[in-house]
Amino acid sequence: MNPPAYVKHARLKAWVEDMVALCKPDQVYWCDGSEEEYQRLCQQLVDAGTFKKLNPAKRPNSFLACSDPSDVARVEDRTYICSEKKEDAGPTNNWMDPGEMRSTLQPLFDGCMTGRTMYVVPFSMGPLGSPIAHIGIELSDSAYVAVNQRIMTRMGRAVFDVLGEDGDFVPCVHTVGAPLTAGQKDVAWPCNSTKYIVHYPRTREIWSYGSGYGGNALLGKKCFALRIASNMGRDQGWLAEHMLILGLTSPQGKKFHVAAAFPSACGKTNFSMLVPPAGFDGWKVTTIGDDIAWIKPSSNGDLRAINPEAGYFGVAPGTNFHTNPNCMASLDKNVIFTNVALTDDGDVWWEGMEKDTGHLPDHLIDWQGKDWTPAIAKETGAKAAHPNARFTVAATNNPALDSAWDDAAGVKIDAFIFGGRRSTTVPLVTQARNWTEGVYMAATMGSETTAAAAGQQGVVRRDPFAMLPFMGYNMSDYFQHWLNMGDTLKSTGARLPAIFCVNWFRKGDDGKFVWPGYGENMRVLKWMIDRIEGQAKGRENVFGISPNYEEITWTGLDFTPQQFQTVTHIDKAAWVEELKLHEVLFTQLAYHLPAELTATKTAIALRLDA
Ligand code: SAT
Ligand code: MN
Repeated sequence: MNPPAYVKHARLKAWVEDMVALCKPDQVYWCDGSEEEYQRLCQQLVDAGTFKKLNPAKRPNSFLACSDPSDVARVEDRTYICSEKKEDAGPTNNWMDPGEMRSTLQPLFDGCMTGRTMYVVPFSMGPLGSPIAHIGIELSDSAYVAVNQRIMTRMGRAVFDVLGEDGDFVPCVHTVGAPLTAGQKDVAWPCNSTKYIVHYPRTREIWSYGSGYGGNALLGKKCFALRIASNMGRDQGWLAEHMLILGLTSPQGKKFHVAAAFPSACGKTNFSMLVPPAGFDGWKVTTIGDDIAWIKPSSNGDLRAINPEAGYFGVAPGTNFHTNPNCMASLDKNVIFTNVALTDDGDVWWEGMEKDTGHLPDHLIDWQGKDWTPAIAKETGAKAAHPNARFTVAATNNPALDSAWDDAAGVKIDAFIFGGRRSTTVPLVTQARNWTEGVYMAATMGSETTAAAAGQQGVVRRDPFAMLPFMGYNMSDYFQHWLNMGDTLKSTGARLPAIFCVNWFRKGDDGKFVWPGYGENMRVLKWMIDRIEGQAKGRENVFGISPNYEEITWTGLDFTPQQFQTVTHIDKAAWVEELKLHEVLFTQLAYHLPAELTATKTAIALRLDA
């Protein structure tokens, strides 16, 4: 199919022609982003066996996709940053010379779409036309990608109006890597055991081969909005971060905005939709974004943030009316579920939902299409839903959506939060005394790994800024970029956002989480606001400022000073060990590591010694 007449961009049309010549699809389809098109593609996915339409009485206009069991998460060991020089990708990324990578990919992409349709998916990351937004065009042979992108991004015809005749766009090429020979029957979830997720930072291109899942395939998300955008941000003086953005309104009507970085599957969606608990009458939390923030300094020294996405690709297991009531309400209609279980009445189920109903379902079809009963689960440990099962839903489904979520000017950030998943060592909350100390906290963050990435789970790895899998250039240069941003802001005379580090996941001697988490995290947020407003004194610890027990609002929660001590105390011996791990990280990142960070570490070590 020829490009529609409204596409006026010659370079874009020529690129699509080149890619058609390379990938050799049977057809080319230009997505317009209309509702009619969405319904048609979903029906096509139902006919192909990729989608199952859920019972419209239970879950209107919603679908379930179950992936190939080998294609269930991001593949970090197959993800490459192909900068010109290896040092510019840095020691935390896989690297290959761009020329060599192009020669490797060429034969794989040659004819990769034979027997399939190439979808041309135009999308804007951020409000259409916003000065903080950027445009991408994804070419994909997966209709699943096209319909997911319609939810996750501002996708469709209007993008071409913004692009005009010569606007900038990030070219993204995606294939499941499963060409069909004449007469060959397709499978429900085509993919390839060979996978490449490739970024060329200099030319700002993304090439993805062999996977149809999540961040491997929805290229606007991690590939563009984090890996490529981090490069744009460094060159242009802004930040692309793995952060949720929330709005917090006090009973007096004063509004604050907080951006918070946590690794994948550590509760960012829950935190961004938090419902304040008892004792917080009149406080309101609203969602701007649940996963990614693009943040630009304005001329008066404010940091303005937008959510580049338009939907949530969130983890289903563990989500219920206790952990995230707003999310559950968001999922009542117009949802694409991936790798959750199917109930006998055509609805969906995942682990954690039994907390709402008080019992397990008698029978399900699990994410791999097998029978599931409580007895089978008990005997084999089989999960009904894959631990990285996801929902795709539009932000506009969220009852707690912030009124400014789509504001082209973004919102002003008052505080940054950095958090990992740590059973020990790291206290509930600590405020950095200054920007450099905050950058140090973020740079040395550690976290136990989760199901969002293929590989072993639960081991502690350093995950600086929660960006380890998403950093598009050398990590130490990124630390320097953060320090430089601080200097730029300071030079305007503006007050810099406060920086906090949190850990909701500390465990007691019994191996159980001590902090109740979820909505109760509001108590920590409130202390942060009090700090910003100069209303909580806190006390100094070796690496920052932490709350006194009396400074936390405890109304409605039974949490003793002893429990508080368990989640906040600083074990000197553990911190001596922790600093050794910071040293290991700094040795790995020695090339271009900012001297300020080494100096901050020395200062902490001295305080520990004292
Ligand atoms: O990268 S995904 O979009 O698949 C999910 C994540 O890791 O947060
Ligand atoms: Mn994420």
